[in-house]
Amino acid sequence: MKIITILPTYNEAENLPQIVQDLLHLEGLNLHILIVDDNSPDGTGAIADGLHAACPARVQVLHRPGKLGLGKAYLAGFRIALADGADRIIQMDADFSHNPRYVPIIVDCSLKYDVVIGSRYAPGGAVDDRWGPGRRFLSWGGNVYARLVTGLKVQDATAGFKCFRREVLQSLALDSVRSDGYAFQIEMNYLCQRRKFSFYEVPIFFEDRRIGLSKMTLPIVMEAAWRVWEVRFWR
Ligand SMILES: Nc1nc2c(ncn2[C@@H]2O[C@H](COP(=O)(O)OP(=O)(O)O)[C@@H](O)[C@H]2O)c(=O)[nH]1
Ligand SMILES: [Mg+2]
Repeated sequence: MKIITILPTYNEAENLPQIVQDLLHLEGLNLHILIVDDNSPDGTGAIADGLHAACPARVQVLHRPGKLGLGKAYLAGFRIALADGADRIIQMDADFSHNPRYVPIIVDCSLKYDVVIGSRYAPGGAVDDRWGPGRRFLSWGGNVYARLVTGLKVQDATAGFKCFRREVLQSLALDSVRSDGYAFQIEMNYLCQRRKFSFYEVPIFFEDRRIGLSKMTLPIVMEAAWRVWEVRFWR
């Protein structure tokens, strides 16, 4: 089984070497990694090239000319992973919020389920204690709102830690996906639920990013707030 993990990066120079190392050393999985870097000003792209040079058989890099958005980064990664013959496609953040230690169980669950989500809001999941009440409320409330508007059944509709079976991504019209940021996760879930793919949520502890700054901005949050309506009525 060929598993390709897509790591989108924008200014993750300090996190990338360690997360790649951790993923490559997961026992028994022989994971492949595809880094999608958007010409990060902090030099993440050159670091990614170095990781590729050290392990060309398992680490690939897609360089894009500038910050073109997280959703588009994933879509570009999905196309390459499918063309490379991946049986499973994993997506995760490169900042250690999605801990590599959950990857084996997620892959295991993907033997039975089409879409597996590393979930903060499934029973047993949690977000970092360091999150203040405002951030907790925005994340939890945004998730409840997205589920109400779109009718999604998954408990963590905005999660970015996921594993898709090849057949799932092959069957979706990826070119038609328009959302970025959090809305991208919602739109993908919606398309999968409509096609009756099976979901499973693995509870995770979502840690705050280890180093660096979040790239999620108010416009990305606002985009998600209106785009759920587009997903609901025009998809
Ligand atoms: N290639 C690419 N990666 C991005 C972009 N925006 C965010 N990322 C990456 O996507 C992941 C999640 O972003 P992050 O800023 O941590 O979002 P947060 O966890 O919601 O605060 C990280 O690995 C980022 O480096 C983008 O526009 N392009
Ligand atoms: Mg993050």
